[in-house]
Parts: sequence; C-alpha cells; structure tokens
Amino acid sequence: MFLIVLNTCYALGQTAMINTQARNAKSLNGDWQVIIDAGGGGDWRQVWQEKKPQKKTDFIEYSFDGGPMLKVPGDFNSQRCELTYVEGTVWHKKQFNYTLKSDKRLFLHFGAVNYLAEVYLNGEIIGSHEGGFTPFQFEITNKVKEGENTVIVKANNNRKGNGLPGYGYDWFNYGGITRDVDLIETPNTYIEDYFLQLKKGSLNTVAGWIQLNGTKTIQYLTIKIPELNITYKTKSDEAGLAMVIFTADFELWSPKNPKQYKVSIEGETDIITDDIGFRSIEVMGNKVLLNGNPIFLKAVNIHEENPYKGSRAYSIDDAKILLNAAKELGCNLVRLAHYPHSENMVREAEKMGLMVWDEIPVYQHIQFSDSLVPQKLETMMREMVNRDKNRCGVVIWSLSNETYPGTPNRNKALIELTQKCRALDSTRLIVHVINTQAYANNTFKVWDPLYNYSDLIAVNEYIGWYIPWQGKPSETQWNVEFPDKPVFISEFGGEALYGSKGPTDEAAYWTEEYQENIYNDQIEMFNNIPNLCGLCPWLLFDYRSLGRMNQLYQNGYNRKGLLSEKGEKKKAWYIMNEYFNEK
Ligand code: GCB
Repeated sequence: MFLIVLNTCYALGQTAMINTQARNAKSLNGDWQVIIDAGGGGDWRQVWQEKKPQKKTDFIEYSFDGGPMLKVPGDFNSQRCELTYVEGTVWHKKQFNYTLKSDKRLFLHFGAVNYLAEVYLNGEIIGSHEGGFTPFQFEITNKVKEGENTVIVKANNNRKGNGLPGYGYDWFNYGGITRDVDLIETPNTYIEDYFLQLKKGSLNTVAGWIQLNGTKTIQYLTIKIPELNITYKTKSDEAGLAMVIFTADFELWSPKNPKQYKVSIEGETDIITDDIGFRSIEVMGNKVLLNGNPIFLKAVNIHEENPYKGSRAYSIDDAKILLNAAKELGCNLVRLAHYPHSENMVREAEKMGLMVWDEIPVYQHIQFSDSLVPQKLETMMREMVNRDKNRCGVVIWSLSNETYPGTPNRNKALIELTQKCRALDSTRLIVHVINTQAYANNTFKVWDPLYNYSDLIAVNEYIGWYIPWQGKPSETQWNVEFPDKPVFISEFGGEALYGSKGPTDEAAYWTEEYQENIYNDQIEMFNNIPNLCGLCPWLLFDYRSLGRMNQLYQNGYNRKGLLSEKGEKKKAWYIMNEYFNEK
C-alpha cells in the first residue's frame, strides 16, 4: 500500500485499489446535494458538521437542504449555468445506508475529483487528495455506522501555482466529482494489487506479482486463464507479496487482433477477475516494435471532453464517441492528453484495438523548484501507473509536455521521475514531449537534455500555424540531436472554424482550406524527418478553452480539431484520413 502524507496534519490518502469494476461495490453515483461556496466561507463555518439549531435563539447560516442537486459523476461547470466559469469550491453531500459484517472491510473510492478533495464522513474528516485525474480511496471500516451515514466532499478546482498542472493550461478546468464514487467491500485480507504483463521483450513470459492487504499475508494464490489451460500457483510472503512468472502460448494483443483473456486470481481469502491482454512494446534502434514487428504509430490527440455536451467525458458512452471517431480517422493509437483520462476510456480503447498513450498533467509552466512539486510528480505518476499497468493497450507513459530546459530544477525533477517510473514498470515506453526547437534557413532543429531519458523523440511543432514556413515544405530539413532514436510528431496542426469563409491563404479567417494546406504541407515535410515512427495531429475534436477569445471564430473553443464540436468533418480530416489509410 502506498501512503501519501500531505502537508496538513490530518490528511492521509491512500493510492486506490485497482480493478474496482470487478469488486463488490455499492455505487454512490447519482444526485448529490450541493452548496456552491463562491465566497469560500464553508471552511470556517464547518459545513461538514451539518449543525442543527439546539435552542430557540439558534440559527445556522448554511444548509444543504433547499439547495440544488448535481449529478455525480459530472463536472459542476456544465450542470448549472451559474457554475459555468467557477473555479472554486462546491460542497457535495450524499447519504447512504450500510451494514458492514464484522469480517469485512469497507473503502470509499473516488475515480477522480478535480482538483483538491477533502472528504468527511459523519462530520469528521477522513482525508484529502490532490490531483484531478487519478483515483484515491479511504478505508472506512471503523468509521462507517450501522444505518445512515453522510459523506461530504469539498471539491475545489482553484488553480495552484505549485499544482499539476500549474496556473496556465489550454483546456477547460472542469471541477467537481468527475468520476464514479463507490463503496467497496472486501474480505479482511484482500487482493489489493497485481501486475500481470509480458516481460520486456518477451512474447510468452509473464513476469509480475500479486499484493495482498490484510492480516493473513501468507497465502497460496492461483492464477487461472481457462482459455489457455493455465493454472499457475504461487505463495505470498509475510509482506503479502507473491511473485509471478509463467509462460504460455498467447494469442498476442494488437490493433488488428485486440485479444483479451479472462484471468482470475484466487487467494485463500479473496478472488478477483480481469480481462487482460498480452503484447510486447519496445524501441529497437530507430524503430518502435509491437510484438517484435515495426509499427507506424497513427495517432490522434484527444481531450477528455464530450464534444456534443461540452462537459467532462467520463462514461463508457463518452469514451465510445471519442474512440470511434479516432478509429474512423484511421488511428491505431490515441494520445490521451494531457492528464490521465477515465479508466473507461483506457479499457474501451484496448477493447477496440487502440493503443493508448497515458499522460500526467505536467504541462508547460510547472514550478519544479517548489519543494512540494517533486512529491506531487511522483504521486501522480504512481497513481496513473498503478491504475493502468495491467492494460496492455497502454504502451506509453508520458511524463511531461512542453516543459522548458531553463526552468530551475526541471531536468533533475523529471529525470528522477523517469527513473522512478521505469523502476515501477520497465515494460512500456516512457516519453517526454518537448518543444525545444529552432527553425532557420528552412532547417528545423530539435534538442533537449531530457531526450536522453525519453524512448521517443516526441516533438510538438506547429509549422504553418504558430511558425510560418520558411521555404518549401518538401525541402524542410530536420536536424535532430539524437539521430538514433525514433521521432514521433506528438502535435502539429492549425485552427479552422467549420464552414468559415474568407481568403483561404490567410490565417486570420480560420478557414478550413488554410488548415487543409497546413496538413498537406506537413505531410510533404514528414518525408524528410529521419526515423519518423508516427504522427499525432492536434487534435480530434474542437474543445473548450477559455484562452481562445476570438469571438468571430473561436468563441471559447480551441479550433484545431479535425472535427468540429458538432462532429462535422473539416477538410483536413480527409487529408489525414487518406494519409493514415495509406500508411
Ligand atoms: C500545444 C499544447 C496543447 C495546446 C496546443 C495549441 O503545444 O501542447 O495543449 O493546446 O499547443 O493548440 O496551441
């Protein structure tokens, strides 16, 4: 169990157990009562105490009763118009009945709360969590009451200078309880965690472990994969850890054959099942190999937004909207920018044969020299890896996007983070996305010390949009500091408003033709990029971003989508689709 100690006296959060979908859970999703705390007075009034008048002269200046309800999961901004632009606190309250048997344990599990969560049970704080996109839980075995209980969550989405992300970012800051809330009941000693994936470079050997949590730490455990006739036995030690190693003749997972196996892990006190696929991913020289064969990564960037609703995406249906659109474009990989998306997104992608790029919100202006930031980086990385490490669809851990080599402590913090991530999981690629670059004499130069620690040279470049062309695209030369590594264009593109009319050779009119030209020019240039292993346009759908203030063309939307927020295909969509289909 990984414990996080925050810099407050009470707060002790736990990294969540994995595979909650397969557990014995009671959902707390649905209508929650809320207090919109625009003035920030809820803390000193201690609204979690829900005081009631005791005598005739008493009055209490807050109550959940009489106020609005919000749906959980759901961002608060899109649910009520007075919350549209709120970055602040909304208190959420839910009551539930419970009877816990004496031999069971109970956990209150959150899929995600953006950004800070403080959680109270029956008037007492049980913990807090920082980070808007990863799960967390609190054990309430000794706190839950027989009968009625009340959970109150302070969800606060204020930006923080030393937060991840920091103050500035180009997406909508949806606040609230944005993913599922569950009460999860387990046996006294339960299977808390496991890692079952192919050993790096192997096509037939699973090397992993199982971790128990509870008092009966020494147990016999069996892994069963009926379809392969596998019954593998192991034993846990005093710390509840059992090592796993076995071989099998797997049908390997790939975009063309997204094969998953029903796997069960059976201990003496607990059983859990999962759908797991097996594949290998590695970089060999300047190539990316999937299952030992070179693969070109046909990717697209996606924000976690339901384009049609203008709200934070979280459900399986939301995931299908985004992922089906990526499939239709011709992709084999989705870059889930710029933070861990919901587990639904990752699981659906894997089922559909889409490789996944998982990323933490280490975005542009991070205060790496703040004393709290290194710990936050590590916690967020661990929470992402912890949740998704058995998803074979996930092939890349992305640990940063567009950070700057000159920022104090940036290199040290991100190098250490990379080492810690590799120690946790050596089977996947680890990437830093960088835009340290120069463009002169039609030569594009790319360098950064962090590329030493990145398996791909992942480059964001906006030639043709933020940077005008300096010569013929087909004659643009690339000078990459690390000539032996694969190069991945992790972002490129430009803006267009669907249907916009105007001079097609001027950027200021947001025409589809201008965007289309950028794509045509980029595709000509791609022929000159040495070791090109894949491409990832920015991005699939137009999405909400408050910094986009051109009211004629943007209206609060980043318009670099290949699809509008209504799903209309822009001209550039057809260019990219044809390119991917031919690759
Ligand atoms: C970038 C960022 C991405 C932005 C994009 C843009 O380089 O990585 O998050 O939204 O540019 O549209 O400017």
